[in-house]
Amino acid sequence: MVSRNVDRLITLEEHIIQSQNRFRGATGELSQLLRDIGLAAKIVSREVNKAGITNILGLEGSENVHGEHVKKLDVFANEQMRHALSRSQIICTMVSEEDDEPVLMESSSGKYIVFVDPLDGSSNIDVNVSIGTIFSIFRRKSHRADLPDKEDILQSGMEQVAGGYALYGSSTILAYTTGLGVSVFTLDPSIGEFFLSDDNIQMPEHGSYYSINEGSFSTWEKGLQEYIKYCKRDDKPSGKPYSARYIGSMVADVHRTILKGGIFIYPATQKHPQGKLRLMYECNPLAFIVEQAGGRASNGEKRILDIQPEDIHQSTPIFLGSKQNVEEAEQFLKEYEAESMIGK
Ligand code: AHM
Ligand code: MG
Repeated sequence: MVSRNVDRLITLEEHIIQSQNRFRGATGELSQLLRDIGLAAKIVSREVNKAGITNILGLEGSENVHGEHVKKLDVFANEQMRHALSRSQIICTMVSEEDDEPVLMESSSGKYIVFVDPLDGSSNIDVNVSIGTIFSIFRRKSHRADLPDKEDILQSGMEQVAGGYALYGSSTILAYTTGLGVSVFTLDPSIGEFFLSDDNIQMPEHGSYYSINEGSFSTWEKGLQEYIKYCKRDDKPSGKPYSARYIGSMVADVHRTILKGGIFIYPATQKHPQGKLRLMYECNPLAFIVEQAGGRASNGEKRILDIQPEDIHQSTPIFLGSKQNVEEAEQFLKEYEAESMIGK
């Protein structure tokens, strides 16, 4: 395990307790919630690792040779998240990519609201490529004796108390922030424990990777087309074009961008003027992490965390990564703004 800024083995549990001690008046509820999410991530990770063999033993939706019903992995992950989040009676509402409406939990007086994309990158499940879980936590505003209302649910990303992700890749990673830097943990599957592998991670100010689904080039606004042409040019101080990397799982693409630097983009297209990625459970938590790691995340002109949501499932274009790369892209969009046909 590669460890940076970490000089001894620290478990997720220990780290959460140490961090809690830095918040005066903390009740321990958020800590418990993070532990519950860690547990769900371990269960999903175990199931993701078994996915190939499950398919051999029975197709999704059918019964396997043991007579067990084989569930779709994203449905399974959603159920695990809901189960984990209801354990400690701390959250009043869960909003998931898998559910049309917010789910009111049994503990309707709970202090927190959690947004989750239980298994992001679902098109990569069948091909053995990294996928992830993304989560975002808000404190409710209404009185706890009342039922949570619209204002509790539709808060801007700025008000997140915690955000993070699990990445099921060559190893399973859990990264989270509560606004005091980003901590990254790696799962040791032999003992089922997450160990701190990177603390207070900082991403490069500038990187030489760009990550975007270039197949949609002809449907982008002019400024973005010009920016991607610029990424491919060799008349930069380095004398080299940027390298392209695109996995098609946001968590994996963003995790690589945090470690190596560069930019991840999911833009507006003619068909989807608001992009594809969801503000509340994909963009907000990853923008929070990236900002805490010293990076930048915007919709091309406005900070992601400042967007006031109107709908739990709304999407937004996103430009996220090293500060200088995102600023570069924003400058191109601005320069060609008048020629943009999208949304007009
Ligand atoms: P999903 O929530 O259905 O898995 O879709 C989200 C995923 C992201 O992880 C990824 O960045 C994007 O879809 C890829 O989309 P595309 O195939 O259009 O490039
Ligand atoms: Mg998703």
